[in-house]
Amino acid sequence: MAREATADVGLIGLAVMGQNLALNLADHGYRVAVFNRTTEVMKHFVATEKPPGGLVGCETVQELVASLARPRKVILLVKAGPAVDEVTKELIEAGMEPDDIVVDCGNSLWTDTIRREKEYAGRCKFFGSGVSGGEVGARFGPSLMPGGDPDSWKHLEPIWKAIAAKVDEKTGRPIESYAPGKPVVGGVPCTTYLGPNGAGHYVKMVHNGIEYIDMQLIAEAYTLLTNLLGMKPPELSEVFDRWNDGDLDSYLIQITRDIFAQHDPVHQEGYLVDYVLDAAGQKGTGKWTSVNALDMGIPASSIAEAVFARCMSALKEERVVASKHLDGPRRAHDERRDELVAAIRDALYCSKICAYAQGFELMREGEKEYGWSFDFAAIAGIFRGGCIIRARFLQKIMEAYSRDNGLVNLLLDPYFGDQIQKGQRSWRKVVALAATTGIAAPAFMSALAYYDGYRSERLPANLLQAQRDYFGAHTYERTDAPRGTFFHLDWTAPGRPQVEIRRP
Ligand code: NBP
Repeated sequence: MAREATADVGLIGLAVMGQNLALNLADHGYRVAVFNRTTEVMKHFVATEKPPGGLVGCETVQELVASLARPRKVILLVKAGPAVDEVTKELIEAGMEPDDIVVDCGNSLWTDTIRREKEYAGRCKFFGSGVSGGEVGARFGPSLMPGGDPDSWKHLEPIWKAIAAKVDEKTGRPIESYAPGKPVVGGVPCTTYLGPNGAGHYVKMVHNGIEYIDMQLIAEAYTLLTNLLGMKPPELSEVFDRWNDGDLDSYLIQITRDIFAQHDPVHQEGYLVDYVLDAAGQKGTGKWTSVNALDMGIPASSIAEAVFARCMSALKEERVVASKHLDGPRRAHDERRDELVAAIRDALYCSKICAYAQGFELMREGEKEYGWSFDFAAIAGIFRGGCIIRARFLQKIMEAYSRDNGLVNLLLDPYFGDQIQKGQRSWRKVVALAATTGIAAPAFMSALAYYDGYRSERLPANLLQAQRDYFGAHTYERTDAPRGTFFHLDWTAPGRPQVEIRRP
């Protein structure tokens, strides 16, 4: 029996993200047609949930396509990779038309999205949208990073603005409601059209890269507080609670506070964090961000360091062996408790500013590389609510780019320059202390090296370039000649006078 085309939106992939986003859509009055490869999952979902807009359970992709009003809009929340192509092809075979829209909301590589936009053109409009905020975000308001065909965006915009997280217009603070069926009314939606050709998935990737370093910096603050001051989880929870009441106020600091307060469900006496194995996993978006930074020659060194820190953590068994063989300094607990807690806070904040500076600099280069035209204030704006990196200081980043969208680096904004100025003494002290006491704090150290590198008028790369010319005739520029004029010296020619040759 043919279905009546009454559903507003289709959604394929009913794992954690798909179910929650479907409910979010339906809470906002949209009638959502849902399909899942494993039919039982769909049946159970539709039987259990009764959101206001309604769910239309579909056992086949054909049924889903037939149930949608035109232009059809189908959201994919399937595993990133080949599944996205498989489902898109199924949708086309099932009757999607050239103006119908397939929105990939998974964590797809932006170059795959660029390829898919081209590959499926004429058969459907393939659109990419980053979604951040995990399952709770998907359910009650994520940060949404859409990119693709601008005409398709006109059809998606009202839906995206309805389901996105909201922030207060004046303060930029998230407005949250976690009541099913009672979404937030009013506020500024955390979504903005980012551009064509994978722009949405690119920004989502950089968001995730920033998330990696943000988390690593917090983890390093934890190891310093523990190793230098002997702090235990309840006290750590108090420290993070206090930190959340200032510039560091953020979702990641809040969940860290809560994690430290969590008792272990097995050993009633202890805290869960002490029983979690110190081996971190990763799904790849941090690595993609770092590879992209390397490809484009942007020194997002702290983001890469955060990825390597997870790689180091994963070498658990090797580290256990090495810990018995490799010596280091003895760790004595420091007595200057309050002073040190404050210094670690400053180090965390300064490092965090550098991390965001790297992420935004990367997006600036990505913009050039792919011909996008990013509004960086708007990007910071949509990170203020819903997403994992939501933080009070994103309002300040938004203000910095509102003052100057052409800002070359966040560190050059007067506000952030001033913040670093205030915290850098403590930052240096903490990094030095980590080094002298043998505590691994790679992200704090890398962020400080980034800061010092960026503010150096002269770096020792003159020697690097001379070495490159010596062994490989790679040429060098001179301080007393115009940029772009290259020279080569025959460094070792035996018996011949040394002549510097100007290269075209
Ligand atoms: P998963 O990434 O675990 O994907 C599982 C879903 O994809 C299931 O519903 C599965 O159906 C379906 N699927 C697969 Br796999 N292959 C399929 C195919 N060939 N045809 C149809 N359906 C297929 O789910 P998730 O964790 O909800 O994430 C969904 C997307 O959102 C991913 O790209 C993820 O990276 C992204 N994301 C996740 C989070 C998060 O916090 N989890 C946050 C932000 C973004 P089945 O039931 O038959 O196996």
